[in-house]
Amino acid sequence: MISTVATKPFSDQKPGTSGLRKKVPVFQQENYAENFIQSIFDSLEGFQGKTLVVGGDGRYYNREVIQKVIKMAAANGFGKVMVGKGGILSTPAASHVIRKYKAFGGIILSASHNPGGPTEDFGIKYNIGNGGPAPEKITDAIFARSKVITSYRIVAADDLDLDNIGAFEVGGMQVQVIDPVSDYAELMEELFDFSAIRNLFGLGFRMVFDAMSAVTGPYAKEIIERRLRAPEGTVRNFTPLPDFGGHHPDPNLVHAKELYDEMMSGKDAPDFGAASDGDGDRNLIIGKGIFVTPSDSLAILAANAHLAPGYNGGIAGIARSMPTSAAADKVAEKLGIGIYETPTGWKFFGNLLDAGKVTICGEESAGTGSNHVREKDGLWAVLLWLNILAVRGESMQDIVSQHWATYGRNYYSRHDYEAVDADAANGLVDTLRAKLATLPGAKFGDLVVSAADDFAYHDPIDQSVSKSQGIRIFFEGGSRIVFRLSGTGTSGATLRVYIERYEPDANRHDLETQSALADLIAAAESIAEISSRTGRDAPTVIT
Ligand code: G16
Repeated sequence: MISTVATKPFSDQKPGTSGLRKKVPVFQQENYAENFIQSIFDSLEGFQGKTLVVGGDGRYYNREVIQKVIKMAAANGFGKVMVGKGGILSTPAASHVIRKYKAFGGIILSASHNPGGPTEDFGIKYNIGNGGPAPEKITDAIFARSKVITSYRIVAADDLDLDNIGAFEVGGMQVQVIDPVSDYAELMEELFDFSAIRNLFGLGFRMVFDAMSAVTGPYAKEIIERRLRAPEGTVRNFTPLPDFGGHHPDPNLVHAKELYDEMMSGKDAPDFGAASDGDGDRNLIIGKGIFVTPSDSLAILAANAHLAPGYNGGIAGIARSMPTSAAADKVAEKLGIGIYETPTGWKFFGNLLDAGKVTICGEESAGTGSNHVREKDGLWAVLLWLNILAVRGESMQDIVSQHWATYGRNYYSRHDYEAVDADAANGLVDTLRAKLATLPGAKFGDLVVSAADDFAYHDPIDQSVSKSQGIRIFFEGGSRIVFRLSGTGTSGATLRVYIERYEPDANRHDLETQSALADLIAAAESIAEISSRTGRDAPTVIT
């Protein structure tokens, strides 16, 4: 039986960089999740009788919201829901399932790398039929709808048992509970040379993969240990936990510090270390004695992708988010292919991928992916690295040094000031914006500003324009500082400062990153008055 339940709008359901992310108690308010789910359905057209894919990263409150989505999908007229067993689907696996089964779209429950638990973070996002995050015109429509919604539709039915694979029925709608891993693992076997990687492990190559007690565990166990035959124990923290074991499932140098320390521990360190985040779309790549920044990883993967079977015909183009370093631009230039600079947010790559303009995309925020799905994909990046290592037979250190020698090195770092007062953070950005016109020609130590702007993106495919996507300050000689506020935090505001210097001289490629960027870091402080405005004298996280 379908009920129409009266509700009142919430004013705070504006999707951010990647869907709606809030603390669990916010989502637990009466009708809060239902309002947002109904607002999604009300913003879509033509889904009657079609398939919706549903899954999440297994964090606290995942199962409860999955039951709501299923019952509301039935009441709203979907013909079928496909849901991962246990309510689990990594974000890239969900993208693949949407594409493979030609679903109308999908709802992914995740707050990515943010912590989980009864008082931590939760999130809901909608992905369209190409498997990618909904573009801004849809997220804007969802927000507009959420502000005026007066009722939602739901069927009265028992909760579905999510733990048995098979076909079921809820309120007259079919529900298929699927193995969350198998379709994705098959796709990886098509893209990469599994036998070359198996040989590499057979030669004693040692790898550590930290699944951070998050969703990638079952995928990594199946692919790395079972199909690629890496020794048992290669994949660590592989059981997804609702609170990620109390940690931040964020694969960076702060939250994956144990892995980093092990990789830096000298000659007995493993050859290759990697980690993925809460929902499996981010990656951390570390070689024996060398951390590879996400921006460098994007460039190196793009330069070597042809070594993997899925890309042996070459790549069509590369896209990177604006704050990501220009290392990939050098590769695109050499390959004679297109390079596209988009705002932060994977949704901006969708049009370029669908139009065949680009094959590989990446972001400084530990995301890399390709046209195989429409999300970034942590395990994909790890497997492409393994494929390259297997074919080249060289160490990570050698591969990275040779890359810098060929293309130059883009020293790069991101300084995050997390949970700062939102008014102070907005004031800082507004002040910067107001003084943009006066900055060219200004000197900060030896640095001279050559240009400054507020990045706006003109989508070459659908001609849409996205303004105010980050303040860029360029310096003579090619260095750059970018300031922007994160769109994924759930407490106060997070100021991100992205700092980059290009160094063509191979004799100067071994500097410590923060020292190599010291004058730019000091300039960022003078230009934006970070400490006086935020009350912080140091970043919370440096990556
Ligand atoms: C999301 C988006 C990414 C973005 C990242 C950081 O990733 O999908 O495109 O780069 O957030 O965004 P922000 O700088 O606004 O916090 P994820 O892994 O959190 O879904």
